[in-house]
Parts: sequence; structure tokens; C-alpha cells
Amino acid sequence: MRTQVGIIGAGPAGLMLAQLLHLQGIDSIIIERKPREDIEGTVKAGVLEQFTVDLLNEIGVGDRMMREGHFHDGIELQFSGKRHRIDLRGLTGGQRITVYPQHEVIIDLVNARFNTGRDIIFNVSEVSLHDVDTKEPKIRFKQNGEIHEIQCDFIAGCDGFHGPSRLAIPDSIRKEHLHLYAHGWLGILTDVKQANPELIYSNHDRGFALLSTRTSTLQRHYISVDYHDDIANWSDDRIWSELHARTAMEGWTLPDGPINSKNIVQMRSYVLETMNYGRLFIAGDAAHTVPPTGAKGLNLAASDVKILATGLAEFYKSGSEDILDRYAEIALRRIWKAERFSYWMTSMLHRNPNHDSFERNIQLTELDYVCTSVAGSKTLAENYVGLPIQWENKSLIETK
Ligand code: RFL
Ligand code: PHB
Repeated sequence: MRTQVGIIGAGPAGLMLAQLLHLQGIDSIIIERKPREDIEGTVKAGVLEQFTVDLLNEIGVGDRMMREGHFHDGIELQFSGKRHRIDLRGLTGGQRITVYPQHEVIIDLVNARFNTGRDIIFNVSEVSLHDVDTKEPKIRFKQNGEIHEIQCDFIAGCDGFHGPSRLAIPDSIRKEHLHLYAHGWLGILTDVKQANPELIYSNHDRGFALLSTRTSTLQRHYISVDYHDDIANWSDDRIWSELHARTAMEGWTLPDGPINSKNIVQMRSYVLETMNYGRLFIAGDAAHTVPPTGAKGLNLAASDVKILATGLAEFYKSGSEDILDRYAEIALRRIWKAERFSYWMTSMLHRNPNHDSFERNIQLTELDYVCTSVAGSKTLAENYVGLPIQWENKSLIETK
């Protein structure tokens, strides 16, 4: 097989990249480890920045999202028995967030891919990358017991945190940063009416809770737990009792109902600085992960592939490698800011078992400052709705 861009992974990064390239007349082949039903059924992210919504519309896959998505103008922070609204729209000159599930984005992107007449090769195994530091990189994989090879001009490693792509960068060159947290998030999907018109992030003495949503009858909630904890220790009753306790407000009751899925995910911050090696470009979770507290992971995948597709389009039009050479530099400016924001939100909203009473009070005072100062709430709001791509190394003020 031969293509211009070989894409490993049919997550949001790989699928958005393929569509962006198609619109520029650039051919790609996508390979994916899982079956189609799995990628279209796995519950992950929910919050899309305006940037991501605009990108999905630009590449022609936004119709259902605009019909079925929920547009939120603010979020609420709860601590010390009170709730405070952060007016995202008012504080950012009109920007808002969209709640539309990641697996629905995947369904829309997979449909768009098939509508272009191009395939996705599912159920692959034993994926390996070859000659990535030459002009003829290759991907080998197994499907139905047979070994296949794709010869490419470029390889895009969009295979998530556990994928093989970034390991094709020699250890001596690969520069990376990893930070682990003591917490995990226990997430549930529950068939019940919406708890609140906007998301609620709560820092309670018993720990963190987040009330989010999917549809008017399906809700997505989270509580922080020890990440070593086993989901088998969490009966539905125990989960609801924690959710009730951590989000309790006088005169308000959290609607509860049947839980139809629950799992625990670890919280991790990871940055691969070497996002490009030869003809290999790494994008999305394969290059960086953030704790979900800032709702940034999928949104960063979107900006990575926008930068990469722009660089590839420039290369195929004019032969210039200017943007491709600067891919990591441009992407990392936005990635590090999202890493900082996600780390900050996580530290501000989660109970730290090592904190003394002084540090606990500093944490609550930080929340109070963020909610009651215009400067404080603007900082949260502009990061939450998403910062722009800084194509040049100029300040954010000049970029806007
Ligand atoms: P993905 O989604 O992991 O997709 C990678 C794909 O590559 C495939 N793959 C391979 N394919 C071929 N060969 C191999 N050897 C392969 N190895 C792996 C995988 O099967 C998979 O299909 O990475 P991508 O595309 O970079 O997308 C990243 C996002 O999925 C992720 O950042 C978000 O889900 C993070 N996230 C959130 N992001 C947001 O922007 N807003 C949110 O509200 C938000 N909430 C969340 C989240 C992640 C969560 N979890 C599950 C950690 C909430 C949670 C609970
Ligand atoms: C979600 O709805 O899954 C969600 C919302 C906000 C976050 C993380 C996840 O910060």
C-alpha cells in the first residue's frame, strides 16, 4: 500500500487529521487497533472548546453537534457550602463551551471518512514503524493473520497514550515529562434528569466531585478516589452517597437514578517535547495527556492536527517545510498552557491528603479569589474556553 500520510489511530486526532487532509486533496490511510463498534462506543470526553466546535464545522462534520449539543455559557464552582458561577461568556467576550460526547464526535468523523470514499483499517495488531528518519517511512501491521506494509511520505502517530508511535523516536532523542497524581476519577453514566443547567465542580471536605451531563435524560458525574482503588469496592449506593455528600446544598437535591456504567481512570500529566522526528509527527494523547479537570485533552488533539494539517498542506503546495519544522514549537505553546491550567484546576479542586490546615485554607482562599475577583475569574474563563494557537512566538495579546 502507498499513501501520502499514514495515520496510526482512529481517535479524534487521527480522524480529524484525515478529514483536514482530505479537504486539502491529500491522501491518507488510517489504521486502528480496535473494531469500529469499540471506538464508537467508548465514553470519554464531553466538553468541547469553541475552537474544536469551529474546526468540526469547518471540516463539515458539525451538523449533528450543532443540533444535539448543549451550549453552556458558564460553569459553577462549589466550596465551603456555597456555589459561585463563572460567567464564561461574559468574561471572554462571548465564548462558550459545547457539551457533546466524544463518541458522538467519533461517529460523525467515521461517517465523514467513509463518505470521502476512503477506508479505515480496523482490528490491526503488531503495528511497527520503520525508516521514520528517511523520506520513505513505512508502517507494518498485521490484520487477519497477514502482514501488510504502508509506504508513506509522512507518518502521523495519533495512537493515544499507550500507542507504539512515540517509541519509534530513539530514547536518546525523546524528551518527555511525566507527573502522576494521587487521585483517580470514578466516572458514572446515569439515567436521570439533568442536575443543573451548567457543570458543577465541587471541592468538598470529603473530596472532589463533578456533575456533568450528556442529554436531558443521561448524566455524567465523577468523584475523586484513590487511583489504586478497585471499582468493585464501589456499589451504586456508595457512589450516590458520596455524590450527594460532596455536592450537597441547602434547598437543593441531586437527582439520582440507575447507574449504567462506572469506571476509574488515573490522572496523569505527560508532555512529549520531541513531537517530531524525521517524517514522524506525534499528535493528541500520544504526545500529551492532562488530568480531565480542565477538559482539555480532546481540544488539544484538535489544535495539534490543525497545525500539522496546515504544515502538510503547505508542504504539498509549495515544498516548504517551514510549518512542519515548527510543528512541535507551535503546538507546545498551547499544550504547556493547557497542562498548566489542568494542573492548576486539579490542585485547586482536589483534596490533598498531605495538606496541613494552613494549606487547606490557602486552597479555599484561592477558590474564593477566583470566584470573587474579575481578574481571577477571567483567568479561569479564558483558559477554560480555550486559548488560541500562537502560530508565532508572540504574546497572547498580540495573537488575538
Ligand atoms: P485516543 O482517543 O486515545 O485515540 C487513539 C486511538 O489509537 C488507537 N490505537 C492504535 N491504533 C493502531 N495501532 C495501535 N498500535 C494503536 N494503539 C492505539 C486507539 O485504539 C484509539 O482509537 O487519542 P486522541 O485521538 O489523541 O484523543 C484524545 C482524547 O481521546 C482525550 O484527550 C480525551 O478523551 C480527554 N478527555 C477530555 N478531553 C476534553 O477535551 N474534554 C473533556 O471533557 C474530557 N473529558 C477526557 C475526559 C478523558 C477522560 N478519560 C477517559 C481519561 C474525561 C475522561 C474521564
Ligand atoms: C465530562 O462531561 O465528561 C467532563 C466534563 C468536564 C470535565 C471533564 C469531563 O472537566
